[in-house]
Amino acid sequence: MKRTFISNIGDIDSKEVLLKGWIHKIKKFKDFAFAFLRDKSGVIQLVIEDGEILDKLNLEMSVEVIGETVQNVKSPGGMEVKAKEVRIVGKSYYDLLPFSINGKDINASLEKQLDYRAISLRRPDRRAVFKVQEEIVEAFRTYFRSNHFSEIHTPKIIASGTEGGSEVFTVNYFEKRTFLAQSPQFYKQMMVGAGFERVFEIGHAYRAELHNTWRHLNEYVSLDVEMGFIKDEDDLMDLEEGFIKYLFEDLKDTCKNELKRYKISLPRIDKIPRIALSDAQKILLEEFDKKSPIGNIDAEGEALFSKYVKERYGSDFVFLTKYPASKRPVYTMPDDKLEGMTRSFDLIYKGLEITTGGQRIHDYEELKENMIKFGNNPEDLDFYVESFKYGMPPHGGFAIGLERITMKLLDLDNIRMATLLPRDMNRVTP
Ligand code: AMO
Repeated sequence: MKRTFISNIGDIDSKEVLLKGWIHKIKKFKDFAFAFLRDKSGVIQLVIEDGEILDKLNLEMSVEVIGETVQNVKSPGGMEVKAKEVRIVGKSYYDLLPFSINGKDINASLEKQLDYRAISLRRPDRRAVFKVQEEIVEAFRTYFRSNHFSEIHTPKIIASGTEGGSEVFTVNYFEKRTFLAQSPQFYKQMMVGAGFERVFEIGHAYRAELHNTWRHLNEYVSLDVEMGFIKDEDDLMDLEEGFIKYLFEDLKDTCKNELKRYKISLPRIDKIPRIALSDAQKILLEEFDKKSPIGNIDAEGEALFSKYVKERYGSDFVFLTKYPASKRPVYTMPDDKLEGMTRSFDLIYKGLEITTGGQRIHDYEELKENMIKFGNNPEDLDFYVESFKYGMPPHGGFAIGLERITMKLLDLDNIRMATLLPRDMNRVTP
């Protein structure tokens, strides 16, 4: 007999079904019990009358059930299953459960939930986050593939940092000192020049950030995009805007239940405002008396500015544009119309930066010159600089932090809640 998933019960012709899953909840009465069965797709009420089975039943054990579907308006979901046969396939030592799986609240700290991740994820509310995340990745892949982008997989053990600064993990690689990739930046650019023209990657990125905050991880998933033959950074913002628009419409369909569970109603995305960083800083100062660091906006400023944009433009998103060259990595294209500025941007979503992007320098000589200006030796990055010698087209791209966009979409308040198995300064297990 073929197994039926709980969410499909309403679609099948036969009344007899084989279900598999975990015992979520048990409600005992005098001659029978309701046991709620949970599988990856949902929860259904079982009616069990066999006393022998009832005696053995325990919360969170895994079972296979053969039973008959019965319409019952009083049961959750309008349908229940009268169990004929219940086979216990995985025993549960219930007393060892660290927190509640079936209660309204988990009643455990985030740290404890993460310590027991394989258990806390049994809660449908916790696992729903990763259904949304899975659909974000799927939509990303579908959108970019359908726009002529090729998916690539680049190495994560690399010879040098890509983003400047000192946030790199070192790896002993035989006799050499190597690093974990902070981003696929150099490789995605090289693949544009290699003839792929448009590429994307869904891969891990590593940052040796020395701070443990609600929005930083030491390992995260980066949704990277790079596109050749662009006019300027506006092409890139148009592209990302198109993706966000597509993503929201897609999630309304694929994650209806999960969005409802988190009380999220996704707006229709129209034009995302594009505001120069210096203008945003001015507004922060004038409207909120908030001073910003030179060439940037801090976390508090991002949150305040988002509030302002929401009130003024009705948008949860805002592109901040024209960052100064001194604050951007060496590969960033200077803005020829604005002395000292670059053709780069950040995308802020509900008060948090979820993307950095921009046009890159594509001329071989200009790139070498800029590297020297930044105090780098182009010869140290020979493999990268070499690829600019033969007709590298104007290009640029961006990267979206997967955990950050998931977290903000669901209004979670810690990035770890949107990370399957987080790595931070204090955590390398489970
Ligand atoms: P950047 O360093 O800004 O840019 O990273 C891009 C996006 O990645 C996410 N992110 C993080 N998420 C969680 N924890 C972290 N420690 C962390 N660091 C970054 C954020 C951020 O916006 N190469 C460029 C992108 C490009 O220009 O194409 C880059 O990596 O969402």
